[in-house]
Amino acid sequence: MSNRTFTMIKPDATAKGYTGTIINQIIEAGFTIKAMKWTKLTTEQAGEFYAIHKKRPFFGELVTFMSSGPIVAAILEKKNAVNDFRKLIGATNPAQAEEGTIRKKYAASVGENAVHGSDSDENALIESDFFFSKLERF
Ligand code: 3AN
Repeated sequence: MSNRTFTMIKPDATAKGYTGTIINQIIEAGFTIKAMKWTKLTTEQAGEFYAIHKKRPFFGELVTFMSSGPIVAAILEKKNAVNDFRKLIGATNPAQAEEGTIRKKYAASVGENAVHGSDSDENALIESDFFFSKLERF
């Protein structure tokens, strides 16, 4: 069990002006920000980030959406970070997400679901390395 996870606030949430309130909810839940950037992915970069989903039917839609506008990428620290963050964001489909979770409050659909959260310690590290150099983590 590691104490770090990786997140992105996705283009739907940044476009709707939810960036500040989502970051606030993350901090209030006890996570510390170790790295953060406002950026925008190209379709190639989004395809590389989500390469694990290449064979899924929604891959094209996912890549188009994730490169459609700015995102906030961040590394977060907390005991049991990966699992606790998945609980904080809620189910992939916001219709199935628990009350109070970030996806329940801010996500519109299973595709445009406001935030990403790593699903394992291993992927948290891979995803963090995708966005941040060691000079950008504190
Ligand atoms: P999670 O982000 O909760 O780990 P995954 O890993 O199953 O969910 O899916 C990765 C991303 O792919 C999701 N965050 C969502 O944006 C997108 N996605 C998943 N399922 C669908 C779907 N049925 N249709 C469109 N996009 C989807």
